[in-house]
Amino acid sequence: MRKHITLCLLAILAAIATTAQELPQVANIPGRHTTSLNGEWSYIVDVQEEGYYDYRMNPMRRGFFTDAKPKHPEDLIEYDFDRSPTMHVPGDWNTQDPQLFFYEGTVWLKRSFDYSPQQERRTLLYFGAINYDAHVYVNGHKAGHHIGGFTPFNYDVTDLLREGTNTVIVKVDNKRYAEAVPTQIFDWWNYGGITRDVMLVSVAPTYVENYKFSLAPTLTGNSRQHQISFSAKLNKADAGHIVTLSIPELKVKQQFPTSADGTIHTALKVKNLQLWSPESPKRYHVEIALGGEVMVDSIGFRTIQTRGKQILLNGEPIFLKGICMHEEKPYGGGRANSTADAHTLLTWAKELGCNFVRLAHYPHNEYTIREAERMGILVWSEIPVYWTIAWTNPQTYQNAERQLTDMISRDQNRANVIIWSIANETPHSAERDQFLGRLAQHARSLDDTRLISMAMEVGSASNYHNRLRDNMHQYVDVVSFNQYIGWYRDVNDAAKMTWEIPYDKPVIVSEFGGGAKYGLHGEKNQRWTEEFQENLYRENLSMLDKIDGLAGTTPWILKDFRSPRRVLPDIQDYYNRKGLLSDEGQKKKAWHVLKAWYETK
Ligand code: GCB
Repeated sequence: MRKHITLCLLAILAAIATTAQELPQVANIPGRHTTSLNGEWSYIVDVQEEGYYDYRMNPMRRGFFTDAKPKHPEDLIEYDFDRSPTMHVPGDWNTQDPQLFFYEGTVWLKRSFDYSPQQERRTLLYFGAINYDAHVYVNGHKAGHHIGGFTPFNYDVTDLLREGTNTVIVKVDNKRYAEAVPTQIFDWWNYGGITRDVMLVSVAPTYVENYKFSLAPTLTGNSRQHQISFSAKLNKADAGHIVTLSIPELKVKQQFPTSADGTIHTALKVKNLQLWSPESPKRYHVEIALGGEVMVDSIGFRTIQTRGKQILLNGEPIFLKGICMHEEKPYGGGRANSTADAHTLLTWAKELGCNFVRLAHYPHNEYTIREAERMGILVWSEIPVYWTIAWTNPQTYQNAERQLTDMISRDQNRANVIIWSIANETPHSAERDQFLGRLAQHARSLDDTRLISMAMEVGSASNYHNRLRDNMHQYVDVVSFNQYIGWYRDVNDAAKMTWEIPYDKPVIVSEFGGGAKYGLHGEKNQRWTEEFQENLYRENLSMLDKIDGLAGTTPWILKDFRSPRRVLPDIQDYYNRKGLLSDEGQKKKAWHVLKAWYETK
């Protein structure tokens, strides 16, 4: 008992002396001084959360880690991963350990690293994403707690680090909860773990936390003079810091002092700007310097607007030839997280004739967005407000809003991102309208230079006439909806359908499709055959051709993807088979139908 009390006191004292600070998201991590903590991490699977309770239950036992506080521990004071296996980070645990394929629960991960404190520098610990609920400890002390599986977060851990060997331990829990975002039921694999990069980021005590470039809207995209808006925010509300912005190719080199709130808001006139577009994805080398610290980025400039039922890119109407994608590796499944993964998936999208991808149903990794930008592919980016969220729960709203904020904060400088999507297929109710209305307003308050949309459900259908109705129409710039005529709606002549979309806004059919097992052949009315899917695409595309104001489509989906809902043996085998490519990247017949249609657009 005495030992217990002593340990408790030690932990409490240590917690007072050493604290970490959760920070707002620090943008452009790739453009800063980083040390990767990717690699092999030791792990312990903890089905019953012994890591939390071991010490309390049995203080004399040498547990793998113990907990100094009776409940909800903040500090770990003892741990031992010596005999545990390792897994690769970034990576999901489901595809790295066969025993964890279906696992949803807690896993503790640990990594040690050498570190040497630098005078006058701060060190941030950055996670690209952890799915879903993460408690982070540095050298036994709590750095912070984060929920949300697809957005980055960072802590200032300077005061927790020491000269020599240091450790990071993360408790990751991917259990599903009704009030979480996404909620309990969703149609993709719930890959658990530290699924994106982990880095130490070295920053000066005062640094540029985030910044934003945008091009002032003009309907004459190729005029010779353009106005660029530039804003920046320091980590401190301090006046008089000088930020230098250089864009050598545009002959820009200017200094701006921060105002009392530590921000800069300015506009620059530039000449001969080459606009970013899918045909010519021009990006400029940009340097943002503060006190001798230079951060680099590649920035494209373009405008995106709507006019009546048209979407205008750089002032010109564009038809969005799209495809939906999940964040799964191109071959064999598992969470994707590299430029190489992104490149393979996006190359397929391009081969299909796409200039646009819908990154469903959550913010994808930064590599994907940046690679798409480099390759000239426009992006729809979404948060996992999917199906039946707990609309009236204030924490659920805060969670969704935080994910939206972090998605926008990370990608607001990517020229290819043109649509923020706030939800997918949400059944109508007053509570849902209130929740989504608030989210839409929040998105617009953060970024009024992009379009807002959401994948709606079809309102009403009688025989061959469909009518879209959704109170959210007033909040969105683009009216998008999912429909599964020919699949969930069991008719084989979608081409006869007519659509009434009573809003003067551009329309995107954000999903349609049907399942087919690659290599399974038969009649066009035989489900799961490639011929069935091929016919479904033919019928749907003729229907789309008649939709007034159709500004684009993103059929469901580029590639078969893992989903625990898809249990049909021999056909699904835990894959959603609506891909135009099999899970191994083989083309199904419908691929060629969509490709041919895009060639006519
Ligand atoms: C949908 C969902 C998508 C599903 C798809 C399907 O409407 O938005 O997440 O995977 O249908 O295959 O049922």
